[in-house]
Amino acid sequence: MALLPLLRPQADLLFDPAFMPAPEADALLAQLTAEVGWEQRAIRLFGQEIPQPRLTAWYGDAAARYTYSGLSWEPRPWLPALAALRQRIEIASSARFNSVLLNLYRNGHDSMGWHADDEPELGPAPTIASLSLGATRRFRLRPRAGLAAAPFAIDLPSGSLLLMRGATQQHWQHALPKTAKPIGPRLNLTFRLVASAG
Ligand SMILES: O=C(O)CCC(=O)C(=O)O
Ligand SMILES: [Mn+2]
Repeated sequence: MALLPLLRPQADLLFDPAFMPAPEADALLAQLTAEVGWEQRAIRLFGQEIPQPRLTAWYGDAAARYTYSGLSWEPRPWLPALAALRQRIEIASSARFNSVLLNLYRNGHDSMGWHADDEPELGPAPTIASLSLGATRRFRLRPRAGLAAAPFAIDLPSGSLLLMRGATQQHWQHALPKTAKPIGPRLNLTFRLVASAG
């Protein structure tokens, strides 16, 4: 299909619900679930170490060091499958990326809380390309303080591609809530361009 705009105030969102054919998305989900070096990292909250409710991994160019939720990440070198995806998504999005954060939501209990991808390493108006594989999950967005707009949600099916660009991170937060539905795993990849430390 094609990337089409989702029109919301102070948001620059493009969405293709069928960027990748379903059989290919299924095969990639199986391959990456097996090949990626998954970790369950802990975040420090009120002086306590809390394991993140999902598995994660970070791949990228050696210079793409990143700090996220107070955790610092050394990128692993690109797997061939991830390098090929990066190239394909760069062409589709007319953007450049030097890294990818992978999140594996093992079932409906795994989730991601409200946040914006506004780390300084990403610059003021980052382009982030989000590819989803596996179970469809609901991706919620809500306005940050100062923006009068209604919250909304997008269902992200397997093989879908969502681009967040421009001022989106400045004005909106997003989250992937838990669901009580009995669902299988979902793997999300967010391609990012991280400024190198110099
Ligand atoms: O899993 C998703 O769709 C969202 C992931 C996300 O927001 C992130 O990695 O920063
Ligand atoms: Mn995010």
